[in-house]
Amino acid sequence: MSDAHISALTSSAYQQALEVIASVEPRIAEATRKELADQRGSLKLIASENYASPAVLLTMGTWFSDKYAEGTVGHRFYAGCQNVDTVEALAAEHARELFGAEYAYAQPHSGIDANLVAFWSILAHRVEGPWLERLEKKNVNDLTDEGWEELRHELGNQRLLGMSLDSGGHLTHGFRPNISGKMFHQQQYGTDPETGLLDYDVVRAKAKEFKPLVLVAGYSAYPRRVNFAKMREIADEVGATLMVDMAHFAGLVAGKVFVGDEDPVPHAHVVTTTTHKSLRGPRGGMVLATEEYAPSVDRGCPMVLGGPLSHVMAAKAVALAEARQPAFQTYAQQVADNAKSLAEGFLSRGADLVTGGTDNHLVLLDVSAFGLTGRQAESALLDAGVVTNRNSVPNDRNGAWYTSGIRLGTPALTTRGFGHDEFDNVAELIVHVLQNTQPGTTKAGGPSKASYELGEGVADKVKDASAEMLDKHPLYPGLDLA
Ligand code: DSN
Repeated sequence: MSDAHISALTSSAYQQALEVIASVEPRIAEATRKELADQRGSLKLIASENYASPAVLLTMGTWFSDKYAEGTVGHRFYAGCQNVDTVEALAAEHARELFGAEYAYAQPHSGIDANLVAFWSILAHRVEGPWLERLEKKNVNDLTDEGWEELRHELGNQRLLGMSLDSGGHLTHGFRPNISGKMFHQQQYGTDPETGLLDYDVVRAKAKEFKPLVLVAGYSAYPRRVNFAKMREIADEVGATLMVDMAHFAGLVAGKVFVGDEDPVPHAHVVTTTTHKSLRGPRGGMVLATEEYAPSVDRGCPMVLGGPLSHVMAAKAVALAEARQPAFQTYAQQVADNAKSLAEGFLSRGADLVTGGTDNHLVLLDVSAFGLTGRQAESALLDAGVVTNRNSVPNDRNGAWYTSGIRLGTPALTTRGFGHDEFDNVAELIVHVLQNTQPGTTKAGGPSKASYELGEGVADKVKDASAEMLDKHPLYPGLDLA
């Protein structure tokens, strides 16, 4: 089907859908229209966001939403799940084929849920085998109350080593205020204070000293690639399970930009991901694993998860089918190329980047040299129609709320069709905003970390320059909701 025909069908589908919605709650129909206008009219640089295809979006709006399907394919706690079985089996098949994984689990509702399933499966896998044999049980579901008491004691003493939040790790990688930092004894590895880069010798030394059950690799704000073969070597040296959270860069793995040692799937025991970031699918999560972890991952629902969102699993299947097309590899390579263009655009204008650049889909800009906090920079940029998020930089002196950085990602604007010149221009516009933003003062007259003043006319000038680029690369072209 031609792109023009798809656009016409999509436009008519959404016009009619919004009329139906408006007949019940017009304010929701209005907010939906406005959200499209806002997304169309701004430079979306949030590294974890993207634009899913109309096929993916439309798949989510069906009666699969109405079906309960706790359990696994062919083994449900509810009757009438034959079509959900088709959907879930297809999502898993596409995921296995796309990533070369032995096993795929498409039920997690989000990346955090996927990580909880992974933690559960690693813990369960560890106690199955000799530990359960001693209790003469086949699996943890057969345990008596006394067995569970012993299991709780055993599991409560396990250790997890993950990347620290201010080095780019995620809060579910053992950050203390998160459940992962409460249920495990946790330690964190950081990055080199000089270069900002991961130092595998430091990770190895920490792992040898701490002897974790789970070694977590992966990141949300680290602008570099990771050598997962090395991480697996470290895990093996200390008898740990290697879990990789590829939520951010799954699109680069799917698109064969990260191959060999940079592809986590052949090296990790368990890989978790979201499906909506660089992978460009519906909002959700997924777990990939080796066969030996499959039985415990399969118990994710109801052990850790509520009933699967069948409509979202259907959309995952559609998105994964898209990611198996050659065009997805072109997109993924462009995401990485564009991140380099953006980084070079900043460096050539004297801006300061954590690690001095990027080789993935994101750039971490340290805004301290502009005299701003991340919070001030984020707000000033938003005033100018540039949507980013503030982010900690290593050893951030402004803490996790105000921060000293801005995280910028290229997947969404790459999907829109932006290339090298546009990303260079984006760097120019961002530097222009930050150079023309002054930190404000508190009511008491002291320096504020939140308030700021944006120079007169700056926002309009940047919005006009952005509009020129955005108009050249329309979002959902042909979709007319006026
Ligand atoms: N919210 C996601 C991100 O922005 O990286 C991760 O939780």
